[in-house]
Amino acid sequence: MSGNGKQADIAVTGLAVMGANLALNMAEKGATVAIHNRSPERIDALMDAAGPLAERFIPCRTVPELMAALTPPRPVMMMVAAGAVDAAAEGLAAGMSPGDILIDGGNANFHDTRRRVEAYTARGLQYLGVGVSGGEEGARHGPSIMIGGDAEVFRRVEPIFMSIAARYDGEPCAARLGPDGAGHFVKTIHNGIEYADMQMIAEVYGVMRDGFAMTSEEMAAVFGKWNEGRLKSYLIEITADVLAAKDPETGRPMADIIEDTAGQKGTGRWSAIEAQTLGVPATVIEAAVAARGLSARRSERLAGAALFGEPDRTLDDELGSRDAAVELLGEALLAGKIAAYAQGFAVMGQASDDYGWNLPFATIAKIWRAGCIIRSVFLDDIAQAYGAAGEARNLMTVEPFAGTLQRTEASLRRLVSVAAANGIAVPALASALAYFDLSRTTLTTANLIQGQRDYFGAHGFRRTDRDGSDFHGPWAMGLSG
Ligand code: NBP
Repeated sequence: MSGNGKQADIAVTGLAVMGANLALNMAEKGATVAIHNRSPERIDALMDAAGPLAERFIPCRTVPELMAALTPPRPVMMMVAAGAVDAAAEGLAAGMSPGDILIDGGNANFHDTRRRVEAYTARGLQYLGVGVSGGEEGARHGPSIMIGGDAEVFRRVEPIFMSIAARYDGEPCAARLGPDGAGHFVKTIHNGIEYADMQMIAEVYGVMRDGFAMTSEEMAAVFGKWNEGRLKSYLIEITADVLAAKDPETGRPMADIIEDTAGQKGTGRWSAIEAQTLGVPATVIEAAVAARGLSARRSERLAGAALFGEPDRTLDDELGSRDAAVELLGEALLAGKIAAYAQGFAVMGQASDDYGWNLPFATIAKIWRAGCIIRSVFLDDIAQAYGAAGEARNLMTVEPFAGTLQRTEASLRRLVSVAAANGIAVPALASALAYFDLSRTTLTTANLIQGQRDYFGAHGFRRTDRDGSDFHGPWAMGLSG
């Protein structure tokens, strides 16, 4: 029992940005929360910042104090850096009893989560892997929460997660999506889609900035207008805000002051790696990850510009009048977005099969409609499409996306071709177009790949004119092996 006799409903350990705000959110929704951090300064800082909510906190400086503040089975949510989960979990597990519940609310790699679920379950403890999206604001006022782990164990903490989650039309954006690593996997793919969304937005920004020499104010107005239509989303909204902002020191547009080197913490890369491992093409996500990597190699880019010269990149009327071009850019973005989301959901579909998760795709789309970084009206359409089509594996092929693609494909094609002809790199949008085209091609060029493979490795091929799978070309006579 804690010093003042109060018992907590849940504990949060790791009180940096995310943990502190989640703890405040839980307290605001009525939970009593035991709070703990490796360095005690953060506990004091949160108590000071909590105002009246401090009454609902039980500050704990040690793990034994934390355990004493909870009633078994004790749920402890870790909000620590990804590399610190094993250390934090071990520290907690040492003070736990059978049945107590470790919850990892950070951005863990789902393979690690699967390993931890197995290890801690074998020791009699319970383990939930929980993806939380929405950044600081979401953590404080309502994140999207993707939960993986045992259904019975989840039920014990369900009321708290449901109470703190964002709401869309009154429905909480939190759900248990499957066992062990399912929650962290879905969060990873969420972040991969987020990378793709951000990159494609940045690419159309590049066309406006470099192609049309539009000012930041003009571009902010375009994104603001798009945010009233089919592209309405948090990322479009904040893009308008970023472009409208002025640097307080110089008065210049803030976007012009920010260096063009993108950071990444790894979740986008993880989603590209998992797509590759699962054998699912996620080319838009991969292009977005690679574009961040290229941006970060600034000195190489500068050397390249010095050696080859920079492309001119200015556009005259190749995309029509300015208004017509802006309209075309919006349509191209929508088409690219459909391809990116189709890929992300296809990756989840394959993972669901391979890991036996039985992921609920409509629910995933629903809990992404609010609270998370990729929240948008578009996700409402995805939720409805999966609700209607159930097992649909490629979103491009179901309504309303199939119809939208048919209407917007020409804009994407024109944008990609004009951008390429003028040296404006649009790798994610170009990948989306190639994905779309390859996805509707009856005769690809893989016949030649199969011929090459058979030539150098005797791998065999299928023939178009008869059954069977192990045919070899005439070169096989002297060149197999
Ligand atoms: P950080 O990722 O910056 O982690 C800082 C926390 O980890 C501090 O509480 C720190 O304790 C603790 N910690 C470290 Br570092 N090493 C530890 C160890 N060996 N044992 C125990 N605790 C340790 O915090 P964050 O930005 O709040 O993110 C928390 C998690 O949420 C991460 O997994 C992150 O990827 C994820 N996430 C973040 C966001 C976001 O917008 N920031 C959004 C969604 C998810 P200390 O105070 O003693 O150093």
